[in-house]
Amino acid sequence: MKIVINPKVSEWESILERPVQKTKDIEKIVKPILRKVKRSGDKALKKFALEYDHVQIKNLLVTREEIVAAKAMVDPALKEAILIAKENIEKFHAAQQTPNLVMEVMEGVTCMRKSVAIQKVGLYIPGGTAPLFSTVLMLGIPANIAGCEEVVLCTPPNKEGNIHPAILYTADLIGIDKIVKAGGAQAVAALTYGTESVPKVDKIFGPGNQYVTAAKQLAVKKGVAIDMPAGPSEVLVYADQTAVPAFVASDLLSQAEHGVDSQVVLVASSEKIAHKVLKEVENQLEKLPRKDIAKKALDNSVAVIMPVEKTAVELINFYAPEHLIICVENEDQVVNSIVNAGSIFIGNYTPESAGDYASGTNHTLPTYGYARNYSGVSLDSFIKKITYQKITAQGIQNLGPTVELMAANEQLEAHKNAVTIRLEYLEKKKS
Ligand code: HSO
Ligand code: ZN
Repeated sequence: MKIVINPKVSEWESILERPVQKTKDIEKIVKPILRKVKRSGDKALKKFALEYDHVQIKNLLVTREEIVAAKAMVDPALKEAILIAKENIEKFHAAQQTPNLVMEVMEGVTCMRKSVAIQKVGLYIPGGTAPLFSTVLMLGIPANIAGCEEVVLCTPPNKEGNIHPAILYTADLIGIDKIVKAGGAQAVAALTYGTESVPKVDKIFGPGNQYVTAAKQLAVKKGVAIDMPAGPSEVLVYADQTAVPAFVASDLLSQAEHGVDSQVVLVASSEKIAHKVLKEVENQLEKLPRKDIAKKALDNSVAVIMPVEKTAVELINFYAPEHLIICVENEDQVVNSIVNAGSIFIGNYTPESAGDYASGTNHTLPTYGYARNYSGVSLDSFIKKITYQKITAQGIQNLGPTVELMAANEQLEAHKNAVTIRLEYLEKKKS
């Protein structure tokens, strides 16, 4: 991790540069995959499973027997932990429900707004070195609370054609019964176009590698919504003399272990603090099973010394981190000055891991600077809001002249007429 001391604003961009994503090259690989799944459906999914996951799949859909077998394989202590996490995530997401809005804005003119669930959603859960069963909770729970009619989960099988038991246990626990053994861009293609086994969905959620991300972006062009543009995981920790260096180091490493392209940033109020943290990073890194991954991620990472709090906050808002951990004396003031961050963790006893798994907030968050203009996944992500209006005879008489005048001035005569015809009718009725 390199150290930069009090950089000028003009240097921030290059210092905090994120790993580059080569989307053009990836699209070249992903487009034919989408085309083949569109054309050949399940057959293409099986072919890609053989090619990429090295397994011959008989049934793309996970069977009841497989779920029963998986449930028996999950350690009871883990089941208990998943239940606690589920409860917290459910509580926090259920509380995000908002009442429908009904308002008489002027006499006889009533406007309403109602939340309606997105009917069909697809959840992508990556396989690979870390089986992200926590992501099943983060996406499946709000989908259930929203009332989505169909929830389809896609995740790649291992070489034996199986899915990690904890993923199956968690999916079953929250009532997801359509689990598809498909990963990568081909899974996103299946959710986009539909196949014999996989229903076409309205919105696709979930993290994934660059291929999955590219496929999701292409899915948007086919009328499917996605949760957000995704990039590699990142955390920024802002620490002063009140931060515990070993805690800060553990937080930096917890994100660095996600992938070689993860990025971690330390913003420290003094060089002394930064050195203490970096020494701890070195010590803790050696003991990590995923130290090779974390080490590479640390190469993309930086410690910035920012002695002035106001400038430090400006730098954080400039970077717009996915996760922001704030361990400084002037906690409240700093927290309230942050306008660009996916999720904020406050104080020495709030590791990012808590939010990653079990505190209740969602861990699907905007990366790559998208925290400037996107929110993380929440109940809202599974809902659309329909507006309604009902205007009475009195109401159209009250509002009509305003609309007529505006329409006339936009030179849209038919719009004006739609009001005039009603007003004239009411006039005639009176006389
Ligand atoms: N930190 C990840 C989420 C996660 N962590 C899942 C552990 N499991 C999101 O950036
Ligand atoms: Zn994580």
